[in-house]
Amino acid sequence: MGYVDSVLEEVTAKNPSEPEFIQAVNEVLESLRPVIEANETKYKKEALLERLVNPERQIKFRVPWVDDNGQVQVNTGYRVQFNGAIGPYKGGLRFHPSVNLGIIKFLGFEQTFKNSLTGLPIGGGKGGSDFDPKGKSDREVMAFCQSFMTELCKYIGPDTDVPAGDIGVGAREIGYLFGQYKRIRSAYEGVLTGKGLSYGGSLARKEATGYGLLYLTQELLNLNGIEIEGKTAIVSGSGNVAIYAIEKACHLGVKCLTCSDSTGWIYDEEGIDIELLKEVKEVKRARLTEYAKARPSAVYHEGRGVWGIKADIALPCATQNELFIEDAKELVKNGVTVVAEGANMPTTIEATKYLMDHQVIFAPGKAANAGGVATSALEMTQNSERLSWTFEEVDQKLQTIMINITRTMDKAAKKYKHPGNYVLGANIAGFEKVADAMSFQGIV
Ligand code: NDP
Ligand code: 2IT
Repeated sequence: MGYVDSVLEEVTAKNPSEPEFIQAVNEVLESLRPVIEANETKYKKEALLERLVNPERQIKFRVPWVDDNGQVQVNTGYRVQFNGAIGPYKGGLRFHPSVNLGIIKFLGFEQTFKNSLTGLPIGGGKGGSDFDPKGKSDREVMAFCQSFMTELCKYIGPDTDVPAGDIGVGAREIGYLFGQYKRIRSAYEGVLTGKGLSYGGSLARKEATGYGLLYLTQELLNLNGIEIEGKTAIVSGSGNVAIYAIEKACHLGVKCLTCSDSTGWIYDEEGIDIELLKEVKEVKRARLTEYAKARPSAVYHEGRGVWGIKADIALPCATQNELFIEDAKELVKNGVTVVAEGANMPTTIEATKYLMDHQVIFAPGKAANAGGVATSALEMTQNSERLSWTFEEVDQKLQTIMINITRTMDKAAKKYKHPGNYVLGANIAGFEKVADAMSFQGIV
């Protein structure tokens, strides 16, 4: 049995209750075959793949907190420090009832390659909790965040591990987490990114993932000789990534027809009204039914359905495994040109293959949504320098990074004789730097 196959078999056998982690490892290792096969003896001797698929450290802890009725609640907290070969662990925190160790491991594994692709010195990590911020009062969210950080603060620091936001963790949660870290550690330092602008945050971090997704999509279309202006898009999600993807799409002359949340979706034939969407989601924290009530051109549907709407560009920006093979068939039938993943692993392996087999340009999340973590690294730099850059400076750097990522994955795909296969290109380019650093650092 070949080296890749034996490692895949071992990962599957050892992690039977972690389907998302197994899926992420499969997707990456399958596309690394050309580079692994070319260096099999060396990598096998160093057990490079075994080390790559085993987190350096995984921390799991109890998070007790008191709700507004005086009842004690107990959640589980996680931080997986996946790979620190090229820099301090870096990656978001997810607060969602679906969080378990397998979800955090899949995200930390993906993050390792994504962070490498940015070209910046950041290792891969991820954390979170099965806490659900939905429907909780601000005081309950604060109580939870303080308890979570009371434990987490033992393991993180500006030069060791720097968490940020992800699903369910935005400006409010980062504020409470930062306050508690500072209080316990007596240190005012850049230990979290996505901070508020009044206490060390970076301009353009909030916008970065969505904006970056559009910069990469635009560059990919350019590489394929297609102009982005005048195109239509379908978007899923209505959180941080979706909102700023829609905003940048509007700037670039792209009309976004849809958005969604966990209960339903909007079709707006006039194009999503970004100010209204921000008001509903960022200010009122309300459901999308509120958007439809305020907008005559919009129709609200229960359940899922955005991938059935005809458009040129599809941007899954909600969560993992939200675009299935039936959706891929629908997209191809409707003549979609490009699918670019704003979320982490939103497209199943089967759907990804179908899209690529049908000549759809496919940009994997670890490249397409890397603008968020890249700008987090820029926030770390500003914190270390004790300076703040302007919005334009950060946005310009973000654009350059996204264009570089696009070209890097395109070049790697061509080098390994799979031109246009950006899944392979992104995985190989991300892997090469991490593997090189791991080899140089010896058996650790
Ligand atoms: P938010 O919490 O801001 O928004 C998430 C959105 O997705 C909401 O509209 C939410 O609906 C929907 N959603 C979440 N879970 C589900 C689910 N299980 N089924 C259906 N809809 C769901 O998160 P972000 O926008 O920050 O993150 C979205 C995706 O982007 C995630 O995959 C994340 O890992 C990825 N990402 C985020 C980055 C960032 O900087 N924030 C960077 C790179 C990737 P509802 O509100 O109803 O739950
Ligand atoms: O998935 C991701 O890249 C993020 N949630 C952002 C991580 C970060 O450290 O900004």
